[in-house]
Amino acid sequence: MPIDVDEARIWVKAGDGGNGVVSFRREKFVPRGGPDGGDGGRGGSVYLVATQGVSTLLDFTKERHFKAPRGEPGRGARQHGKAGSDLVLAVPPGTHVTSEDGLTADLVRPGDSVMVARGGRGGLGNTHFATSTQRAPRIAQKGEPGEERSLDLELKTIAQAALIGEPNAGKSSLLAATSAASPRIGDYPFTTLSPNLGVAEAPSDAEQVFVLADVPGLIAGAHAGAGLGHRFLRHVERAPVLVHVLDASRDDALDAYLTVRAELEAYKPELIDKPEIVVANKLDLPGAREGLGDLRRDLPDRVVVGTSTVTNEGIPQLLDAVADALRQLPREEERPSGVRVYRLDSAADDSFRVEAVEEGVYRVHGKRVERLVAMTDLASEEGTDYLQKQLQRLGVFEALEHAGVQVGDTVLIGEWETEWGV
Ligand SMILES: Nc1nc2c(ncn2[C@@H]2O[C@H](COP(=O)(O)OP(=O)(O)OP(=O)(O)O)[C@@H](O)[C@H]2O)c(=O)[nH]1
Ligand SMILES: [Mg+2]
Repeated sequence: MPIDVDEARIWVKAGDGGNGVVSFRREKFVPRGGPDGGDGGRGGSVYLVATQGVSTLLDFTKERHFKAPRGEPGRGARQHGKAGSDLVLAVPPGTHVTSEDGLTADLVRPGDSVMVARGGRGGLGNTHFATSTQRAPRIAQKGEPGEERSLDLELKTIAQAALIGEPNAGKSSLLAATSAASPRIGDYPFTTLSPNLGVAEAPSDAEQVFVLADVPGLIAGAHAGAGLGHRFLRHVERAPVLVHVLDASRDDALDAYLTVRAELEAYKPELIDKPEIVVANKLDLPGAREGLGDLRRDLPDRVVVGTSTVTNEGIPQLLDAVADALRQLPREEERPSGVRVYRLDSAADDSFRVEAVEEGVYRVHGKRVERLVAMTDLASEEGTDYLQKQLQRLGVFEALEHAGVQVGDTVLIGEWETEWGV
């Protein structure tokens, strides 16, 4: 089960709100009834939901664009349009989501979810625009555009145990010996270039099944980007148990152990507090049994298991040791959830700025003002009048004058282009 696809960039767009409508009541003997145009429905929002059984981001490399449907327009007799349905995208548990405009979410457990694009509000029907002086308003709002953004998804491995160690220690060989996975194995450092997952079973309890991750070898300086770098240390972060693999036939096995521990600590000090099982591998090679004895003596507070992937000696014992360590973990429900969801800051919504694009042309930028324009029926005179009042109220005209706009100049806001009058 290679997990090559652990990153994806997708684009999501929520549905636009439905348009509000202009409509008047028709009654017998009443030549001109009051306004009764209904509001548009809200557009569908886009959600990501961590879903059991989804294990990679592969699907997001085939299809990258996702759009929720828009809301339906309102109708006469004050009937509101139907809301667009929400679009729910299933992602693997362990997905980390970020966007350039500041959205961050960790979807750790099945069921964790986050709204990544909010559906636009429905436009108001003309019912809302009736006043004591304007009893027959011919104005209605268009639906608010739905949010859109591109998202970076990253899958952080959620194996129960991660095989760590220096290059060539035999991590991939152990994954192959303990599960049905067939990772690449080679007599040279950095054979493994991206993490592999395998499902293993405890020999003494077939009910206990767990996922093992094999990550690329760690060398001195890995936390600062040396070798294959910190990219893979992130995968180690999520595994609750570490299996530290050493080549016991080498005299410097203890040094290798300490180097890798120092890298973990430099990357994140909490990592070295995780439960750890030490594996003295390559027991079939000369000198390895002495090496195993030395490690047991030097690391008295660790469970040290001797193994050989050539003879399979010690493999069942290793799996039982991992199963034991997993059983001793606090129960899932008791662990802190780890879900963090930061909503985007909407405080800056009302702010805008005026840009002098070229001689005689000004553009106003701002979320709120652009939304106002997008929600206005620019073909209707009453609509543009209403828009101008709103812009005046927000101080947009004052700012334009301040920027030096002259009669006859062009003012651009969103898709609206108008000539500055007196
Ligand atoms: N004699 C012997 N050789 C082994 C044993 N386990 C692994 N090897 C050999 O050691 C070499 C490295 O094995 P890998 O499993 O690729 O090592 P790794 O830790 O995954 O290495 P990287 O992916 O490069 O970090 C290969 O040539 C394996 O055949 C063992 O128990 N005994
Ligand atoms: Mg490997």
